[in-house]
Amino acid sequence: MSRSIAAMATAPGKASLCVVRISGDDAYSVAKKVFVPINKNKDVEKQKGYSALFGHAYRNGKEIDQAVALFFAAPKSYTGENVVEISCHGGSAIADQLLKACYEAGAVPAQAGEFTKRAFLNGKMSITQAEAVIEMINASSSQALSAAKSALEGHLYQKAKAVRDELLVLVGHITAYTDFPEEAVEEVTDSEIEEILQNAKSELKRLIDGYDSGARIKNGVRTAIVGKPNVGKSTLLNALSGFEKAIVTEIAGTTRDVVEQEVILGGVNLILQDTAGIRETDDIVEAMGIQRSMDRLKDAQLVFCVFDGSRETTDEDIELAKHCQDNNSIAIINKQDLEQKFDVSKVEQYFKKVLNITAKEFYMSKEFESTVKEVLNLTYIDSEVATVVNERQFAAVREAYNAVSDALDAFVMGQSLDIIGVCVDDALYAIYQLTGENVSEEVVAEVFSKFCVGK
Ligand SMILES: Nc1nc2c(ncn2[C@@H]2O[C@H](COP(=O)(O)OP(=O)(O)OP(=O)(O)O)[C@@H](O)[C@H]2O)c(=O)[nH]1
Ligand SMILES: [Mg+2]
Repeated sequence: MSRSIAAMATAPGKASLCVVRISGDDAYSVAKKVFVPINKNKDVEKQKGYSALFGHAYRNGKEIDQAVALFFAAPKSYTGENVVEISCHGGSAIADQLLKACYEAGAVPAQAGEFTKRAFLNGKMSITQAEAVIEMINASSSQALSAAKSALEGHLYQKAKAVRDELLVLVGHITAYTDFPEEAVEEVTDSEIEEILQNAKSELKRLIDGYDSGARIKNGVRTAIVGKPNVGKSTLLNALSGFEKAIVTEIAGTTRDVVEQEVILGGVNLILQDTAGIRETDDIVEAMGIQRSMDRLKDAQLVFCVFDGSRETTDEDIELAKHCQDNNSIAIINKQDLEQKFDVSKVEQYFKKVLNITAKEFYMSKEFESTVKEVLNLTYIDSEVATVVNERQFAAVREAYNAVSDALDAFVMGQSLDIIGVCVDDALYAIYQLTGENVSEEVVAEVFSKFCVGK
């Protein structure tokens, strides 16, 4: 029998509601000790699943608050066990009383992630789906949320299973052929082997590429705004932030230190870094600022290189453009409201994209948004696509990919079927790790330890 666990399912602090969740074989009898329905004819312990009762919550015979209890009968609940959720009015004191009442009624405090862990152990979800739950809770931008949602809906699990099934067919053929050569086992053709391996390799590669974008989405994209003095970098930062974060003046060399601001652009989290204008200078403080600009430029995952469209192109502009060429860089030709003298053709070859803007009267356009996503290669992230959401999954996918690549190399070099079979076995082992079908207890403990209590 599984001992019932209880925890707050809502965040602590002031809120309109607080919800305590109880899960386990005796969840209903725990609930009966803390909750009394208004309708005296109702018996808490006999409630059907998917039903609700209105009443009051009690601790030590003293009323805590009005309450609503929701009942989910096993196995049709989040954890697969009997679950009762009791909601009262929000506020730390009520929440605290309600939870203590549940403990006194026989429930034990839930460990971090224990509800979801029970769901996993009861076969309600795969480990990749469980991991998606935590990613959803932590998602700070809509793109991160879509990636997590995709995993929760099981797209990654389905994709991994499809690759696994193909490889299993291959292993089956190889085993039959090599173990029973004298039997009339149908020979697997070279082109079949190659096709299965190629297919598996490209599916796994897609998952690997998707993770790079996913990691960017999750952690925010370090975005350096660089350019010569007075071109309008700080004006652009302010426009994107929606408030006057950085000082703007007509004096060249206004910004000295790096000014940082996080913004969400088209669902993507950008960590903007406005930097000192880059030029030759004798001023020690300004020179240090410029050094920092160059450091941020090198370290950035995205670069907005701003030029003043009302000025002629100079050698310095071309020099700066060359510094941007190894990066995900967008040339931003600012001050379009003035007469244009800047020659874009001299710098555009160093950039992925060019955008014309008037930072002073900036408004976010679809073009600006989609250009950024395109340069970051984020356009295809949506909740229908299988996405790897964490390091553990990524390591397993990479291992499977390497093993399939080895199998393919062995095949191309004309190695025996035995050798190819060994590589495919390694790939299968890695895929089982990914889907959680042979994960060790330590891995399970590690995955769920990252959760908050109550989930
Ligand atoms: N006409 C016009 N002026 C602009 C535009 N954007 C910025 N400016 C002006 O250009 C001047 C410099 O703007 P800043 O944003 O301080 O430029 P910066 O690149 O941060 O300059 P430093 O910090 O000195 O490197 C200010 O007087 C702005 O008002 C624009 O789109 N059109
Ligand atoms: Mg500035």
